[in-house]
Amino acid sequence: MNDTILIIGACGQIGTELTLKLREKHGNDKVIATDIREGSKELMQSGTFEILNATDKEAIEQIIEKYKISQVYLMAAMLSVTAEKFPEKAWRLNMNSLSHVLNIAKDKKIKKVFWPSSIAVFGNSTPKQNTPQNTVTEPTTVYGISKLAGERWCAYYHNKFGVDIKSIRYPGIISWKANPGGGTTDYAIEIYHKAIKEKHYECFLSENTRLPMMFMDDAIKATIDLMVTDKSEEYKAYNIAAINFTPKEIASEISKHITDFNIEYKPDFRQEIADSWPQSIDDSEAKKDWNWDYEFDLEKMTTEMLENLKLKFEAELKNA
Ligand code: AKB
Repeated sequence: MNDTILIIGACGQIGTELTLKLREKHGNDKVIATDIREGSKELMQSGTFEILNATDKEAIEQIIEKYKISQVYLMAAMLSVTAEKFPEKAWRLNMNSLSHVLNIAKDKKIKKVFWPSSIAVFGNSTPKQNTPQNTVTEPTTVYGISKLAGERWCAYYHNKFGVDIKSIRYPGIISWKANPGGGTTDYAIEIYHKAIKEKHYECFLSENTRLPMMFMDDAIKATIDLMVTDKSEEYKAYNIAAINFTPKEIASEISKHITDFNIEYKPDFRQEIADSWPQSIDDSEAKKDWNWDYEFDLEKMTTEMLENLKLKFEAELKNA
């Protein structure tokens, strides 16, 4: 591959693993990582890193010019919980960064863009089970509104200016390398941390709150597989599905490994956000259009999470 890739928001939960995987695939010098702050040691040491504010168009253009970038993955965003606390800041970050990258692509300075959408585009009026690709989208959160508006902007730039842009509506993504920040689905990561460290978790969602989720390896595979597909006639922010579970179900899976683990439920304001989202997703279009499929079920993911987090915490203790 001759493309040079820019990741904006490379130090976040998804950005970190996406950068590492793309570097492994295409070579460290082909993937430029940028973020507003530095990231993990592994990320910082594996290739070029530059500090970049995703809302600064000139700075983005300078980096694109400096490294002769042809593809951009725009991963910087404020997620659902933080965005409710800082609605205007979230709107500015989520929309301005996208607008800059779309305009740069329109001016033919880059060839291809990846921009992540989310199941947050759906709202209370959306069918909750097996939520279709095309259905009612009336999000109730600032984050969801920004993702829905973003999807429409992507479609507009694709149709009017021929911009090649790919999107996925990510469900909750579960991983152990980089910590998540500010999402509603983050409980399903926190629970593993607390199970190992304290054998106890106080959950901010109620026991039967079912949400669509996915292990990071599957999400990264989906992202990279979609990006290598040709430019399509129509822009679609693809529904993708893997697993879905409730706090009670994930707790019971963890208990198989940590028998004295216990959970209590203290739903807070995040419950309302979770209740507005689907419980399961219909991803038949992603399956049909680019052969999407997942690998990690709840059992396999739990084993992977617990094993890797234990090793990570041990290493942190040793280095402390
Ligand atoms: C969040 O919880 O805000 C995100 C998402 C579902 O997009 N993980």
